[in-house]
Amino acid sequence: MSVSRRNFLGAAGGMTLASASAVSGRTAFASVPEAPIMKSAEMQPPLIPKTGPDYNPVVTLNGWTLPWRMNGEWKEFHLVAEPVLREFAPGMVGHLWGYNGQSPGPTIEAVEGDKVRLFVTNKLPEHTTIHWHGQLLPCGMDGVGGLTQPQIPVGKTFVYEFQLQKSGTFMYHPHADEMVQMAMGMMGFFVVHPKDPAFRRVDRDFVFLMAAYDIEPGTYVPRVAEMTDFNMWTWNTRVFPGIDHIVAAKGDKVRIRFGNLTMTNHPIHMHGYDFKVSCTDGGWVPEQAAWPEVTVDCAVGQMRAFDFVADKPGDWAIHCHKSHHTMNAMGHDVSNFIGVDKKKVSQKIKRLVPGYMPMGTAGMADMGEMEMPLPENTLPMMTGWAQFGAVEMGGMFSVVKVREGLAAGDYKDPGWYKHPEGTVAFEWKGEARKAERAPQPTIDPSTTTEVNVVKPRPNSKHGNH
Ligand SMILES: [Cu+2]
Repeated sequence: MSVSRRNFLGAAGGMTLASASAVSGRTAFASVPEAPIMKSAEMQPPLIPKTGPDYNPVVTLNGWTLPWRMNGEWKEFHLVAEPVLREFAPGMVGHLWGYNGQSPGPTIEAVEGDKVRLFVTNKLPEHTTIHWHGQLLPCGMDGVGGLTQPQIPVGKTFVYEFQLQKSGTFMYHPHADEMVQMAMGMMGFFVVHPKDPAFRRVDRDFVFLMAAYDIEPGTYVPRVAEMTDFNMWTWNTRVFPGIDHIVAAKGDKVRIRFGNLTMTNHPIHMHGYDFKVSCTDGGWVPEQAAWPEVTVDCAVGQMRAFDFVADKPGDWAIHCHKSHHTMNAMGHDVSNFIGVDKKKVSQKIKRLVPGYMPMGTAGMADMGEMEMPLPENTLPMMTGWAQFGAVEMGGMFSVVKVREGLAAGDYKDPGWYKHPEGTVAFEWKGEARKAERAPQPTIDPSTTTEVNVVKPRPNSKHGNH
């Protein structure tokens, strides 16, 4: 695992945690564990436990799991809240806030019954806290600034201690200046594995958090005073084609878990399979109570995990079903010019907006392939290529790649699916059938409606929900 070690212990040099003793006498005189840092947005190999009950570790798309240390009967983790640089996809980085070098922060994995001690160091320019979403814990460990604890001041380290009451799917995020801190990328996954290694066990277990940002084309820092008008729809702060593929061997039991920390819901749709929701942030769904789905909606502040047996090889799309969430920035302010003579309109607009490019009169598909000039640090609205051409997607889109004969624990991209002969949609080369068609609208240039073009007022963006 390519985790570079932050020289934190060196800097702290045998420091005793006087401030922590105010939270819990048990940690007085204990040293602070290392806070590993991750510089890469590449998916890191799962962290296989060396002690304690056996479990199948999760894989965090474009992410990693936080290493821990045992201290007596306590499992100790160290999160550092800090400004980070996160690549959304090759060609675009965001100046965000996160934990231990990345946004989202590292995934925390532990086992039902574990006593966990989580050190949180605040290297942000303002105070923060961490709330452990979904965990059953003493009220004073719940991380709501002002309500259950004092805020963690800039430069200070706080300690959270609790015993994990149940296995399941959880997350962590600040409960301090929330609108700003979450809009800046502060969040992480928290998986608690069952004590019984056989309970609801799967062969591959993938996790991601949904986060939305408003990063104007040509800029690097999200606008945070924002309630609805986000333009980057991400899984683990990545957009297609930058999101890792979900790779499974034929026959594997697969689980995909996600949580929603955006300000709107996301209907997550997977092709090629039906599946059942096995777990929410409230706990496991009894097997007899689950019904089949192909799309599962994940509301704001919810988490869902679904399971399926990967018995059908292929490259299967998985994406949010809100179509503007599978687009990157600039997708939202495009007008519909289907069936309109755009030449005249374009000329008018270009006088006001140099370099303006309207959506095509036949649709928008040409924008997937188009090499259009973009501001710096800006991704095309839709992009990405596969074996048959441009995929015309962005945002919340990835591919579930099911292949025969992959070794257990092999998450490498196996390339594009080799379709068996005669199983791909094909062009009809025979005689065209002459049938009566519905009356077709035609564009007569002499009667095209004149469109009035006015300069927009500053900041008069229309919402995109
Ligand atoms: Cu969505």
